[in-house]
Amino acid sequence: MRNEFDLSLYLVTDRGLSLGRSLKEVSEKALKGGVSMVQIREKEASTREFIMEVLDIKILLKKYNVPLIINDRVDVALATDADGVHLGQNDMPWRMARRLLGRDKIIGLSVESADQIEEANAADIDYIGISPVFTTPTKKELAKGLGLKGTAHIARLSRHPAVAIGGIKQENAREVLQTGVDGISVVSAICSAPDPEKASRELLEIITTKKSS
Ligand code: TZP
Ligand code: MG
Repeated sequence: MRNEFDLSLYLVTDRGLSLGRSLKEVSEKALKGGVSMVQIREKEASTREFIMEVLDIKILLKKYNVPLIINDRVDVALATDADGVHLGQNDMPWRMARRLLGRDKIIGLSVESADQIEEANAADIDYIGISPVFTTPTKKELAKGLGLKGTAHIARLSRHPAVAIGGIKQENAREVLQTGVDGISVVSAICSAPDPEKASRELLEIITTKKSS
């Protein structure tokens, strides 16, 4: 059985943006605040460091029954028996990742423009990440933001559940959710918050209010 997952409030970690706190500390606070999914994204760490960190956080996520997703590194996901991977357009092709990971793991794929949706729809993946909604200093190499209209367009065309990422904060979460995505994904709104638990709770509150309206 493929893992169940809930894209509602999806935390992507960033050590450099965590105000000197450990990923574990930030993740634990975010879990208390209600995040439904966590992706570990490491661009600087050594493979050994990355794996050790994942194993440490894995125990925590198990306790909260929240899926653990690894950014980009299929080898790290396999080594740690994580719940899945998130792939960018320049990462390992999804087909190879599926072959290596098997049917039971979650695979997410970033979609950065409407012309990538056809391929994503044909792919054996579990969700797409619409990226970036807004231009964000967190990931500088990205193209200009898709905006709310561009996000809604891709969400409408997608046959997979979709999570939106890029520049999402408490102030704009509501309008992003109105684009029809299944959830929002954030880095700095939680990692750089003085109180990550409170920030997560505030975002979750916006999501639950939207769902019941
Ligand atoms: N992928 C697309 S935008 C982004 C990633 C990892 C960074 C989002 O960061 P923030 O701080 O939530 O804008
Ligand atoms: Mg990537």
